[in-house]
Amino acid sequence: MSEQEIKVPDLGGADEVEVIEIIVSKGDSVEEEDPILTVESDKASVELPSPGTGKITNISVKVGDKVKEGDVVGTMEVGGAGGGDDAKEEADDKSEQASEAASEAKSGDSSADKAEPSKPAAKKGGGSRKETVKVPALDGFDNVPVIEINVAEGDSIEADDALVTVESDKATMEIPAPYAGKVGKILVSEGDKLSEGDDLLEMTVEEEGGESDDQAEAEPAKEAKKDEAKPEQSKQEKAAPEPQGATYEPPAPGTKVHAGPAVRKLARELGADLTRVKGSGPKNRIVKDDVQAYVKSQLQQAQQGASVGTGSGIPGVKLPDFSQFGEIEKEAMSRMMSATATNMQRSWLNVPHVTQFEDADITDMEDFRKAQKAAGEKKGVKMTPLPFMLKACATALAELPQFNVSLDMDKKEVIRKKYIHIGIAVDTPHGLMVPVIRNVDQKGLWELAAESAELAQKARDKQLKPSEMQGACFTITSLGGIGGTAFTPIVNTPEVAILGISKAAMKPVWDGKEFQPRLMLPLSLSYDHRAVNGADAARFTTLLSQLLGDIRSLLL
Ligand code: CAO
Repeated sequence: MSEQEIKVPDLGGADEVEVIEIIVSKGDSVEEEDPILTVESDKASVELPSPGTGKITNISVKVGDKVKEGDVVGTMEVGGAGGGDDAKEEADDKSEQASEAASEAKSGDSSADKAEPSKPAAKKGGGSRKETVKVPALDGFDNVPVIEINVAEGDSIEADDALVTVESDKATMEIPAPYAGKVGKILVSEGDKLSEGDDLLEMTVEEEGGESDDQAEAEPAKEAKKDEAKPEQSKQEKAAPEPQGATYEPPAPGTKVHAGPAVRKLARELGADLTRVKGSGPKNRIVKDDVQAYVKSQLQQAQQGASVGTGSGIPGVKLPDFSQFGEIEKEAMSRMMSATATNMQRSWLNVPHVTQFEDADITDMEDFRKAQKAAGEKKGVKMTPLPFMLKACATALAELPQFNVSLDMDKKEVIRKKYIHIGIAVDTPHGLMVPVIRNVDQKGLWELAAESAELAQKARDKQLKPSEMQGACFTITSLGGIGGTAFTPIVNTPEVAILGISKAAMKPVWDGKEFQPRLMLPLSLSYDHRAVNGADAARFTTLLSQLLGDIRSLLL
């Protein structure tokens, strides 16, 4: 066992570099070549590798410190068979390698000299020409894997925009566009290993004002400086990748991602999209902790089911500053509004909805209902159309039990309910509430009228107990007292169907000989198409229509 200093290697001519990330902590066991910390000059970010295998005993610098060649940044215990002089020698070798890497990654004067700009053969024609962009000198690296393709076919790009990002084990570099123009066919894929001179992609380059052949050929040379692979610090993320996971903040076009190779590697391993990770390091640099915190929050949200409430990977809606258009006022959402919003979105995103429409002839039902007015006054109960709907739905649920289920998609089970409890959506000043009437099939119309009126009043008075809002198998939402001809209600999950009722209206109905004025009630049945098929939905609404068309059948 021996203690070894961890020193900053030759930085390829850079005087001082800033420590932007400390990757290890005291006590960490590291393998030889594991990154210890990341330093960044104005040209490159480079990870300083561990000079040996052992345990970190001290890190004597902090993020933001400036270091130069030879500075001691920490100490480590190296030991075992490879200890002593051998280990030291080996460590010195590594240190040298690191300095070479740093020197190579630094795309300053020396590498500019090395950079051999690719000079693709220009094919001229019309006002534009086709170019095949080749991989320039990669600062001494060979066979470097492509970790990101930053452009897509058809993109219009400026000269110097990042085309692809490659990553060696020492540095991340971008290959810039040698010209402004349009991206054609991309000739490489992520994971491909690139070396100088390989074909990268095709481009259509606009020629301005009838450019001469000489000028056209001179152009790539003019871009020679830009044609080097650039370190990742100037990276511009162009394409917004497919959303994944929970809360999604779409990156603004041109969002810069600052992250070192180790962080990029970690993000790739965890499937984290760095354009969505907020960097907490200097200049918004993304450090390992940021990636880990991001992944943790995504997992938590997915587990809590909040993902659907907040986007489920669907791009969020960016709000403009509305005050620029006129006067505004902001008010915090009530808990109920926020809970309703979450539930609605959860249902809408989880359930494949289909809505089946039907008109029920309620002319006779309404005659009967109106005839109950005096009786209702005696009982102190108002008979509205709702109890008839409740009764008809209870009958339909009993006859078509596939509507009285919930799905457990995790266990791949259908849960059938042997009871018929129906929720009624109630519009209240503080939001939508859904009290539940139990055992509707066992109750008479007056009982249902009284109970629904009582529960609706309790909802408006905020007097409902939680137990009075639980256990529904199905929901009725009636907008009939307000208006409208049809709507597509959202299934109140984990139920699998909901009946929307719109305003009844007199309509001419053909009876086979002539048109008759009939009071028609529009029904809109939304259902979860995973649980219920379309034919059953049509059966359900047809049955409802028959039951409401001849309420005597409700007695059967
Ligand atoms: N067609 C024509 N008239 C209708 C009708 C219909 N489908 N349904 C009710 N009416 C009439 C009633 O007969 C009553 O008229 P009269 O006073 O002349 O008898 C009037 O409209 C008001 O009825 P109501 O709405 O007070 O009573 P209800 O039992 O039909 O409904 C309730 C109770 C709680 C469902 C209702 O008050 C309510 O809150 N509806 C809104 C539900 C809602 O917001 N749904 C949307 C959820 S999704 O955002």
